[in-house]
Amino acid sequence: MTTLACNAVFLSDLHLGACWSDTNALLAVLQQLRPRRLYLVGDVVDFALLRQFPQWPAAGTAVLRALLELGQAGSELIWLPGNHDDCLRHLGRLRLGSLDLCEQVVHTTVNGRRYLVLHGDQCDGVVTRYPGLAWLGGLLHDRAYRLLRWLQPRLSARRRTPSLVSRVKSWVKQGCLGISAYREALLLRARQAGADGVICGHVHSPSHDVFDGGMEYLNCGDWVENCTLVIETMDGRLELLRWDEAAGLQPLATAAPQPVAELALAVE
Ligand SMILES: [Mn+2]
Repeated sequence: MTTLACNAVFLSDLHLGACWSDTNALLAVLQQLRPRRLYLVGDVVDFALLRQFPQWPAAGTAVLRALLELGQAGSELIWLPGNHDDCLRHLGRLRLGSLDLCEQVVHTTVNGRRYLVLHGDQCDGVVTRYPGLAWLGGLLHDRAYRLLRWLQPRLSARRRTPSLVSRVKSWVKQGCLGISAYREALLLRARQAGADGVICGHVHSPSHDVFDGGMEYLNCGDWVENCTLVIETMDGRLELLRWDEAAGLQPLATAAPQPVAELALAVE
């Protein structure tokens, strides 16, 4: 088995504990990675769901074990909680062996570029201003998802069921929040932190955007639908990759950084 040499790996939205977390893909990809640093960019364990459905699948333990084994093999693990594992935020900054727990962190690449790393719900207006609405949305999503998972094998032979629900969720998120507003809020936060870009998750929408002026927005995607991750190569480049069962780790086709209009970021 070949391992991918890289300085850092960024994984978000694993949603361990949920039946729709793609643990097989996660286990396969973790076997190929030996990064110096592994960032877990939030919603790693879906505690929010486990509070309603306290059934922990064995595959979730296997993924946690694989992560801890990477830590024992020398990788530094940094867990940045999201809104589905926000109970960990109550612990504050904590170091447990090779695992570091913190709200956000600045990652510096080997070529000196600085990236603010955080889950991103901190900049989601729905989650911060209307937590009840976000909770209700999550609950409806979970119920609809379970219904579709039950219905799908009865309706067709398609392997993956969540696309419709995910699309609806994505439309709702885009409607309520707007991905571009979310991206701008995070880039503003990054600029305020003196960083050259942001690496986040939360909206389950993998992306690598480069703005005039060099600011970068990278969204790690998720391990429910997209099976995507961000890596820092040995020469300090950030790349968005997708795991494919047949082809392994591949650059994400849409990942070519697209220069877009100058971002009007007013730092207050
Ligand atoms: Mn989230």
